[in-house]
Amino acid sequence: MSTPEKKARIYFAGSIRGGREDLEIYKELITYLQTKGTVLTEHIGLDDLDDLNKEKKRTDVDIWERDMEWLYSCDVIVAEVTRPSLGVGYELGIAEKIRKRVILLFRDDTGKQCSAMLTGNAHFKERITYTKVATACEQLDALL
Ligand code: 6IA
Repeated sequence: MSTPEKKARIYFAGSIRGGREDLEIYKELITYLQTKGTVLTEHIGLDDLDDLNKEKKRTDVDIWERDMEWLYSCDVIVAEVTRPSLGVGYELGIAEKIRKRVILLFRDDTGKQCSAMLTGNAHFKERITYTKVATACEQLDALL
């Protein structure tokens, strides 16, 4: 009998307090990533009020402890970094220090440039630049 394949544990990182303007994009990316493994941080794409209220009841200490446990134990981090977020930057700094695999996603239709701390950093060599989410998913498919 063959052993069932272990599902990849994916940590999706995206802006929360840095701004929720890209929420719809996060939702689409998370829905796609769920076909590739278990997305630990699916709350990043939440807008259902009941679910959101449950998350909002957590203290910041709870959130940090849970997220750090997931960050250290995941197989891969997929970070959408178009909207700058202190929390995502912090997570990526840790990812580099613990040599965790990271795939960066950045939209190239915003007139903005991604931080040189990411684009100049050899640890973040897996980068996807996209305009349409479908294109990002095709490229993720080749990597995951
Ligand atoms: O600085 P930011 O809030 O933009 O940081 C966002 C990043 O930090 C995300 O990638 C998350 O992994 C993590 N993070 C920050 N705040 C939360 C949070 N708050 N819940 C989970 N992870 C968080 C509750 C939000 C909920 C009401 C939607």
